[in-house]
Amino acid sequence: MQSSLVIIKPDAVKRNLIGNILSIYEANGLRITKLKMLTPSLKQAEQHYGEHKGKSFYDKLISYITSGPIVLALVEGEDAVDSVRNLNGATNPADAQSETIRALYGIDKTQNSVHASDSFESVERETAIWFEE
Ligand code: FUP
Repeated sequence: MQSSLVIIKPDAVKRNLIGNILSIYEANGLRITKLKMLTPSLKQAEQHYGEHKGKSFYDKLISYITSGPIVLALVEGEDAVDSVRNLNGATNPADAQSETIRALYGIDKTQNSVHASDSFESVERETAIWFEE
């Protein structure tokens, strides 16, 4: 069985959407196998978003993701990586298909409520950042 790593981002935690978002994964055949809540350190944020360093939106992204508590979830199920990304929807909530999490709850390209790993390798890399001390 495959797993993916999900982050419920500060905009969603602030608006009391943790339960609503987790219930969407659960209602779609996925199982939450690990959960954690924390405010990211600068180091964790920079490790997580390292591939975007140097891009125009990088500084804004780092200050946003460190701005408050996030929820980290390992989500397990068939084709979990693709399933979760389909449930999350497009990066920009304005482009996201209706009924996806970002269409329902996302505010803009940065405050887009959720993150999910984009490959099996990302799951491994991100799990090491967030779940291993
Ligand atoms: P995704 O895989 O859908 O999370 O999106 P990307 O890997 O393309 O982007 C990573 C993060 O950068 C997204 F969560 C949102 C943020 N981002 C911006 O803030 N501004 C942009 O113009 C593009 C992405």
